[in-house]
Amino acid sequence: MLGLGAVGVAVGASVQDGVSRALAPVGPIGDILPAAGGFRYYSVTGSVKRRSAETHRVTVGGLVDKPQSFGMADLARFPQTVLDKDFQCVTGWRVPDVRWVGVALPDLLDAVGVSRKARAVRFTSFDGVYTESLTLQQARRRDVLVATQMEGKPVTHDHGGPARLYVAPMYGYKSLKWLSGIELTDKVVPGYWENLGYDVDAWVGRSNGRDDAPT
Ligand SMILES: Nc1nc2c(c(=O)[nH]1)N[C@H]1C(S)=C(S)[C@@H](COP(=O)(O)O)O[C@H]1N2
Ligand SMILES: [Mo]
Repeated sequence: MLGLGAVGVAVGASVQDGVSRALAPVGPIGDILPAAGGFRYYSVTGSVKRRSAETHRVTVGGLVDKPQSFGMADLARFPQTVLDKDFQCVTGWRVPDVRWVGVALPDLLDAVGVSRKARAVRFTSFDGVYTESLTLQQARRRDVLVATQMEGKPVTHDHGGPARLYVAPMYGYKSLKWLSGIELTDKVVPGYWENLGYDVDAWVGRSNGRDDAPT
């Protein structure tokens, strides 16, 4: 799988099939549900235990001045960012014009104070398996959200609620579901799919995928 991006350019369709297979849901067959509005439900684990919005907390730690954990009510007190953007999976499906609401990641990082040694951010999911990463520079973009609402309602469990990451300019695999931990690190720690050969820098249109940049 390593070097897939370059190979994909060379041999086209057959590798894209491989990408589709690799990124297809691998949980028990019962988990492959058609989700609302063109989204497909993805989970690399079987079922994920629900967490209620009343008790769930997102912990921010690692190379920060003041480690803190934020409940959903705490997140709601931050300025809220609204983004209307396409959501695109590297396997080719795209959902146009999805409304996301949440806390811009840079605002959360400012609240805990990023240490001068930090260079990257690592995200963990309460599914216990999935991880993701961004460089600190990417994490400071205002179109990267800790998303709490999607299409006008709280992010549902299947879409990774109570809180998920939404990385607007990158393929869907960067948008980690069931977000529970944000850790500042001194270097990028490749995430789940990145360990299987997908690009760490997953810019839509410039990575393993084949489509134009989202609107
Ligand atoms: N925890 C977790 N987050 C995840 C995934 C996953 O399997 N587990 N799949 C990723 C991929 S490849 C995509 S395209 C999107 C799909 O989001 P959806 O299930 O809300 O459609 O979630 C991303 N985040
Ligand atoms: Mo995906």
